[in-house]
Amino acid sequence: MFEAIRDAIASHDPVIIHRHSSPDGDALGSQAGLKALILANYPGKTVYAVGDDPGRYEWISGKMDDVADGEYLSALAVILDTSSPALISDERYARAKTTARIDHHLFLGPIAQIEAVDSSFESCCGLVAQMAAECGWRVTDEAALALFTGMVTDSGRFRYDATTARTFRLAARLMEHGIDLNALYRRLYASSLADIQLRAEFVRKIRLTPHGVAYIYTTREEMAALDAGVFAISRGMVSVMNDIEGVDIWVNFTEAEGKVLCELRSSRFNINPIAVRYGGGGHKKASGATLPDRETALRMLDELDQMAEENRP
Ligand SMILES: [Mn+2]
Repeated sequence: MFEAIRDAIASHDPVIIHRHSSPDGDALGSQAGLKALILANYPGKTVYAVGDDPGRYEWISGKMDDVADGEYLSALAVILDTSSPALISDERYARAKTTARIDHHLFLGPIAQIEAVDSSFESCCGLVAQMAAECGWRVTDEAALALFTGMVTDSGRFRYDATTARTFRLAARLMEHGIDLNALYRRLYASSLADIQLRAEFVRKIRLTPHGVAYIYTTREEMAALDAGVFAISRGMVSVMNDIEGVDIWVNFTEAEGKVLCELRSSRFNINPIAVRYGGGGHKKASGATLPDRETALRMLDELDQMAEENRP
């Protein structure tokens, strides 16, 4: 699956690696991992990692590189972990001599000249690890830690559906580089007392629809009173509804200026078509969408409630 991208990496200089905006562990892990792999296996090649600020995950990737516009003339731009052009951080990827993409989201259509998309992988990091194996690349300790980190975060600590024997085989090869699991998991999952207390507030906000869809709706007024970014609430708080007995679908609505961010999750059903119908995307059991207003959000909640009703055990 990776021959065309491998050949493009070999024949282009520089290689500029993009990923989605507001990056998570998988976006930054795959970006930092692929950069380290190319530097180790193609000595002398210039490799850049670009995009918006890594935020609390900066320890995975370090700071992003500054790249002058002119660099794109001869460049290969590799886009990671992204299914929609609107989500690619730094739109200059389109100016590159050649574009390529490695992604594990459900395929919505091509966005690069060379595509390696496989939604059976739990993470983009898993795909990059597979690519390294297929290409016979030397894996450095730095690349191994970055890739392992994204595999952990996107698989929900090796729990979600897409976690397979292949996931563990690839993770095992990375583990041989001396990854300190306890240190890594503390770094990823230990929270400040303030954050834990904030989660407790969101636990209290959980409501249920008539057929048992759990949801949280946070208004702009409530957001203004919190000392937290909109993504920290939207993506960060959807997980307080994980693992509620009898709840198979849950959704977090967060108002921002002129829009409502929406994160949908399910333990059993494919909620992706509903997210796509509202202009979003993602995975079968974890998707997101940006809605125009509260009315639309409540309409989506109704559809999710119908889905729960139709699938009542
Ligand atoms: Mn991912």
